[in-house]
Amino acid sequence: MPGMDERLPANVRRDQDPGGRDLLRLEHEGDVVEVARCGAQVLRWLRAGKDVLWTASQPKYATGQPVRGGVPLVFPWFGDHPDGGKLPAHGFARTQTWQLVHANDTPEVVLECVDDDATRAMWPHTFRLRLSVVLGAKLRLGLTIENTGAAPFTCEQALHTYFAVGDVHSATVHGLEGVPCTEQASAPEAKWDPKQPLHFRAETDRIFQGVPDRLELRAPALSRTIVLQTTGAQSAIVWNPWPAKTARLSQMAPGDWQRFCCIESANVRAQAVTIAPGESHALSLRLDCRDGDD
Ligand code: TA6
Repeated sequence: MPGMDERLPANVRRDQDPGGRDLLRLEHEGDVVEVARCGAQVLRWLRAGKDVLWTASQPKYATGQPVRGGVPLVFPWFGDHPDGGKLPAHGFARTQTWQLVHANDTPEVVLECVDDDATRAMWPHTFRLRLSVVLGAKLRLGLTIENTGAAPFTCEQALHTYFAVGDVHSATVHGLEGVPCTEQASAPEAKWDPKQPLHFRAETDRIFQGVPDRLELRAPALSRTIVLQTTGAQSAIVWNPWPAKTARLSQMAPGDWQRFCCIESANVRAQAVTIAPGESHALSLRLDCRDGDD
């Protein structure tokens, strides 16, 4: 694994994922987080031996491709590229190979991705992305976007987190009540009360704007509550594909939709961020997972 010199703290180890791709494994009091260099994608977070994040049941660990699950990174655009065409959905950050630039025994790793000819051909700006992953009793992710060019740029970004919920029918999201949102699903719930906690009763793909910095995901099927605490995120996207869209998605088995939901900490659409030359924007997410027997 090129990048940082060979010495790593004892609780940070190099390994390979099932596809033979470089990954970093961080350990803290029996908990583990695995981060792939491809896309700086957090693949797993094992807390007290249980998976907090969700992975599709037919995962592909392929070079230059995101695994469906964990925390894929979205940058510099969210969703399909505005001009359509062949550019990758959700931008290119999740397909680049990132470099390990720092590790310490917290444990923390910092991975970096800078522009190159391929990215500039898709998006004509120079940038430095850094993702910090810190494992403690909670999991902390920090995505920093630096404008290393001579002109401002505007970008969207998201931590596209897949959460295991056991049974999505009983999962609820709290904190978005009354927050303005746009439903993007092609077959959404006909009528839902925006003043109530979010329930999943049909395909759900809602972009919330002007969100609070604390959200809560309750997953009774796992006796689990997850608190999401963010800084620098004005948007949140809550997504579940339901069966019809699941059939059109890669890496998914027909029943996978019942086991997860995404809550994405983001700045998208009207909340896209404009960054001046030499300036940076930081988006951070702290996940606190509480299981019933904790
Ligand atoms: O964030 C929700 C979403 O935009 C959905 O519409 C769905 O496309 C999902 O992201 C997954 O996108 P992906 O490109 O990872 O298959």
